[in-house]
Amino acid sequence: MLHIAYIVLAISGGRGDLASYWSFDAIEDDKIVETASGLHATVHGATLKAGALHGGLYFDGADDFLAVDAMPAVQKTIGSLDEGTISAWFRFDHNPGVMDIEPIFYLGAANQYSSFGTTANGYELEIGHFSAQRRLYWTLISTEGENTDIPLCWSTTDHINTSRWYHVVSTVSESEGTHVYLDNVEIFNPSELTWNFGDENMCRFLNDVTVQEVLWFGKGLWDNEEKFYKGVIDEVKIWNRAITSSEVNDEYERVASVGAIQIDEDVADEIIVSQGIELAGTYDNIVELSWRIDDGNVTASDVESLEPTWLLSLSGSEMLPGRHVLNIRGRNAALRSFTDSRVVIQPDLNADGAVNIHDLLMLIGVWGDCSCPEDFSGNGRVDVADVLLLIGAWG
Ligand SMILES: [Ca+2]
Ligand SMILES: [Ca+2]
Ligand SMILES: [Ca+2]
Repeated sequence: MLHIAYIVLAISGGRGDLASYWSFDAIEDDKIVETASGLHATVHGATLKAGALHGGLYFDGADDFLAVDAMPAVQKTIGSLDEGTISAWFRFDHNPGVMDIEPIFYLGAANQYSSFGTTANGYELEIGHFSAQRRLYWTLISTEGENTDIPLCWSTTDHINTSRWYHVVSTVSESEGTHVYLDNVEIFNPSELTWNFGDENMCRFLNDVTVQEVLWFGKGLWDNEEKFYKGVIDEVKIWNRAITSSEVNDEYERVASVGAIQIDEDVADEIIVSQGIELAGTYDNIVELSWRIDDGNVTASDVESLEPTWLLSLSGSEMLPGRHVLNIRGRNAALRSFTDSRVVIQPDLNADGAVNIHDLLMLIGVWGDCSCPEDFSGNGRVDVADVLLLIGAWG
């Protein structure tokens, strides 16, 4: 008995569990490389952008998609799995309306529709459904003759949102049924997860797709036509078994824990503002760059590029008079923050765009102990050092 348990543990803990992995980190000769089973895919129009972990694939919502080339290999590997796990990171940029979907992953018939206008045969991970709008769906559809059957279909109960990243995992096994995780939290209450067909005790996976003609990312069949995804898809993995909640956490952290940001080392610790300032630096795995002065408002912009360097131009009028901390923050797809900062000193005390006698008179007016903008050096006093700093910025 002990012997058998050991063997089971050895098999289930082995690296062979991973049936496929598309990192979407690079496009090579119009291909996305799949590293576990060689299920390489051809890129049709999609482009590389900042993803959840380094590169991700951006689809334009018009006609971009990704198609796995060797369907016999798909059928022999992931297509034959009765149990398994699918994991994906995605950010969708278009809100599907009625009878519209944003298809993330589709295994099924290439061109075969049911009487409802859905695919006649397929497994589809998508946002949207009939009038579902922004709910996330994982649906198995199967048709024999005139009879279309939906053995399994769950969706998020709540709408999810455009323009932010999500991580979804679904694990399926005979013994444990179906489990769904959204952003590393298992969802199972009806307030979170809706079973439209089937229930959580079901075990249906890719081998239940009876017609396996295509494996697409960013494209699916709906409303009697091909539908296309708008947004970024990244880090799609399929395991040949239901992974544990601790492994779901590992997969989430594999992406969520990665990120870095730095202001270039040659930028002085204290920056004297003249007109404005330009800051340069490097970052890694950042999808949003923002700045703020002290605890003030955050100004953020999305990062789409995979360039390792960034540049930020701030006008002098955005810098409050006096001495402040300029905080630079990068966030990754999991909204983890990475920060760096510099002290900035704005000598234009009356904010009229010039440093001159008017600013000097303001400074002299508060001579002595003072916690005020005129204390440029930050030593709690307005004194000669502050005058010299102001004169150095004259003009
Ligand atoms: Ca990636
Ligand atoms: Ca001034
Ligand atoms: Ca001072």
